[in-house]
Amino acid sequence: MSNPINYRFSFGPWNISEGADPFGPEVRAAFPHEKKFALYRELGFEGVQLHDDDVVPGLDGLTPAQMLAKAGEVKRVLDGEGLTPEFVAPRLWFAEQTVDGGYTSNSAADRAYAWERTQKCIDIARALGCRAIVLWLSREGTYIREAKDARLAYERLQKVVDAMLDHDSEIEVWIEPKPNEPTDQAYVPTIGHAIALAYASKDHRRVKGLIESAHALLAGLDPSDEMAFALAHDKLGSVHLNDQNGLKYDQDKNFGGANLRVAFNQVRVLEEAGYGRRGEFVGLDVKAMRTQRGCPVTEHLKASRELFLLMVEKVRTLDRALMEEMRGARDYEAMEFYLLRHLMGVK
Ligand code: XUL
Ligand code: MN
Repeated sequence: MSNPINYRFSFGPWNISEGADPFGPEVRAAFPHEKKFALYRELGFEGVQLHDDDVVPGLDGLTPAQMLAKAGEVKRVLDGEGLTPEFVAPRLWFAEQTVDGGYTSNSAADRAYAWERTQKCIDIARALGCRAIVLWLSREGTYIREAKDARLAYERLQKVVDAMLDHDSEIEVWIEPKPNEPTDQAYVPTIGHAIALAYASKDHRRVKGLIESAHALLAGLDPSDEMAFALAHDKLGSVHLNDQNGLKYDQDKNFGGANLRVAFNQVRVLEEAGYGRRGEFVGLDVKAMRTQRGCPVTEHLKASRELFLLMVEKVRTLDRALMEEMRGARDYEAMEFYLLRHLMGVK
């Protein structure tokens, strides 16, 4: 057997948050990004996931030189902390120009803004020495089907992916599917949609997916199968592990917090495919409960990372011979009860 994978973990600074939700304001004091970066290593994380404006706040109002100078400063901070920037994502859901989406907006001016912002995001990533751009296509969808021409929207998304590949010949584009929220229906709801965009692009080797557990669950799909699909195409750029208690708002609960067996299967699929051997990060996208006191609140990150490692142990101690025997005998009743006992630590 080859050496066990030594998993590397990542999260984004937005995962240490002030606790605002659509019904109420912040409940914890703001904690500056630089101070967050100083916490990563002691929490067991070495990768940082970033939005473009996590790196360069207020970038819409800056000149390219000012933008790159700020990115250079952040690179020095990350280097100093021994951290790797895993990806940069354009935040295309906050500006006035993205109220109805960016790339798929009906307004040519809004689409031009989205493309300019995307180029800036790629340039920031390059200045950080990072090659992955995540596209969470937040508002690329509709509230009512008739609002946009969906076929044209797909063509526009395809063109943007190609234009990104052209803008920088080294970057990779990782599409993070999500079926809804903030829109009613998003144009790229599943990893299948993302991978279709990849294969239809001008260089499919540079277009992959990032799978978030909660997003797959919101689509009514099993995250481990979504991951397996991407892995079968060698197109799993990264993951956002978390959990989701049924079909409601995007909860970003702690990994395993709602369903341990679903968490186990994600870890099993990743481990069995050798995910991480080429340096891929185990990313978490978890939100602390609004009720949690203190600042900074990091328990949810520690717990999710630790749960992942506990599940790795569960995967590694699975009785493979017994599993094969039960598969051969098609005795899935026995298999299910064995798995439940294994998860509960009962012999
Ligand atoms: C939104 C979401 C984002 C992306 C990064 O649901 O998951 O945090 O992961 O933009
Ligand atoms: Mn996410």
